[in-house]
Amino acid sequence: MTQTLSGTQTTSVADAVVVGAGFAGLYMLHLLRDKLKLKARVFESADGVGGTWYWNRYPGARCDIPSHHYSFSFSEELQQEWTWSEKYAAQPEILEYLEFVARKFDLNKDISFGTRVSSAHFNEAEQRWIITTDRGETVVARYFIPAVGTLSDANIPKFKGHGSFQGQVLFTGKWPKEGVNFAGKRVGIIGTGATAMQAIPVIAEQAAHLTVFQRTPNYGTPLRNEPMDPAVDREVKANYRTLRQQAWESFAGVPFERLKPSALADSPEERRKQYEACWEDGGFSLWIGCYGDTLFDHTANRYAADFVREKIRARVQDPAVAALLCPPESQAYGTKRQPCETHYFETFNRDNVRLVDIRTHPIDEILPTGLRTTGGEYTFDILIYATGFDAFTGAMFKMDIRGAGGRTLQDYWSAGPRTLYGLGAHGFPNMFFITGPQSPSVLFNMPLGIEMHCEWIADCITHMNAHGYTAISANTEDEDRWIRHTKELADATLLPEATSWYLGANIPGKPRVFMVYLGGGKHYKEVISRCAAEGYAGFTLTPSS
Ligand code: NA7
Repeated sequence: MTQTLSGTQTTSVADAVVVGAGFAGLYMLHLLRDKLKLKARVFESADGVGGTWYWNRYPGARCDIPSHHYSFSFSEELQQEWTWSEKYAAQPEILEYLEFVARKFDLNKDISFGTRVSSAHFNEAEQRWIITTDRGETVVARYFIPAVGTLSDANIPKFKGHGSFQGQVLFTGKWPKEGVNFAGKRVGIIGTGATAMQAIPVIAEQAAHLTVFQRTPNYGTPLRNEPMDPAVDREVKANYRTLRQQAWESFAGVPFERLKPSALADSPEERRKQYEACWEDGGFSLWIGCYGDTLFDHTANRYAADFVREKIRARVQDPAVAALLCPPESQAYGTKRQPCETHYFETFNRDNVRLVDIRTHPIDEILPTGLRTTGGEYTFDILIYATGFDAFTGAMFKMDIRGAGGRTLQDYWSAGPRTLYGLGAHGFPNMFFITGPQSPSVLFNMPLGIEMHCEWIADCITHMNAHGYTAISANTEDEDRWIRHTKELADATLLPEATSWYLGANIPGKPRVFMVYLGGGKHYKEVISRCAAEGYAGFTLTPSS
């Protein structure tokens, strides 16, 4: 029931509050409301569902694991009803899919759109969360589930002169709904990560001129998107169960048939054949579907890196530009997130595209007309920031989250995220993360990882209700154990060597902690299932008084 306290202030009661209506928030709502029969409220700042896929409308945005994998598995009916039009679906189609899911499961009626959660404070006496929104609503709920996404808080560098540009300023992660007309326009884009590599070829085709400001070259590899073959779609639909099983058997939730254990075990000829085959397969095949030691062994990694550099040089006509686009030997292959591209490198053969190296000549100042680097001045009509996200923690910290004793999440995580299994944090009872830090999250099939977490959370709440527990909170020593284990796994790979957002290294001042669990989704699922089977071992459950 909603009561008016004073003026526009309203207070209501719910069993659970979920923040965000992307893949995670939608499925969490479905489980809480339709399976557990609880009263759940979802708050979403956008005016529609979609989360990441609502905001990232930039040209060229698409998933880079195959569409059939990049979808919910929980409903066979849904799997059969929905048909993807491309091997790797583009943003508009993924958004349509999520809108379809919301309609099919009648989810919108429990989502408050255009509403941002401002704070969530845990009341110890009541063992409940007090959640407030920017629309003046307060909800008192037993459970608080921020499903805010790992890559949703924009990283916009504060260059000197920030805000002074007089043309149109765009951020790829908050792209205008009405689209952007690039015709006849001079465009500048800062960043050459996975996002920029998708956007640059498309924008270059539309704009009069495009200047690309590159700080770090990346080992992009071809996506090789194609229209969905109806025969493939039929085959998958007849065997979805097998497809999902194969996904769960694989490290990253996407199976790769060619995967061989070691690049070192093959002769140079065999290696070349294997690399070429993976290159032709496209997507993440070369990265995680080629050799098991690519991300573990420097020599194996160098073989792959040399192969990609060779491909870049072959695709870019001007050797000087090619040299700038080739990551240096000091930068291991695939330790930053693998960008999948379509004609990215060929784009630099166009007359209307210019590459500017801002590693050697950093951006000095944003100007009303463009920007100045230490090497020159550049003028344009549109400035695009493709500068990434404050991953994992950024969106969480935007809310004023306070757990037991009024401790803020920022304070608890001041030296880096502390969680047990990426699902809960000590002193923040009944708050659950979905694909949180220290879970497989971004290095696993996102929809499957989200389903795994939502189902674990739903089972946990069912267990608590069945046994009369009012609170659950992770134990500090179990968090320590999990953090140590996560770090050990990461340290066995080459990934911590990179200045990547996996480590928080893209955000000045952010603690450098590797935030992804690298033990593989299957093993991780076994760990959290065992935790549940053992009565939520590692967490403390408080009985109702
Ligand atoms: P990324 O991968 O973080 O890329 C951001 C890009 O912006 C990258 O090239 C950065 O260079 C560049 N950048 C960031 N800050 C600056 C400053 N201050 N100066 C110059 N250049 C800068 O984000 P994406 O959006 O591309 O990808 C994020 C994920 O979204 C992606 O992996 C998918 O999972 C979906 P740097 O490399 O830091 O030198």
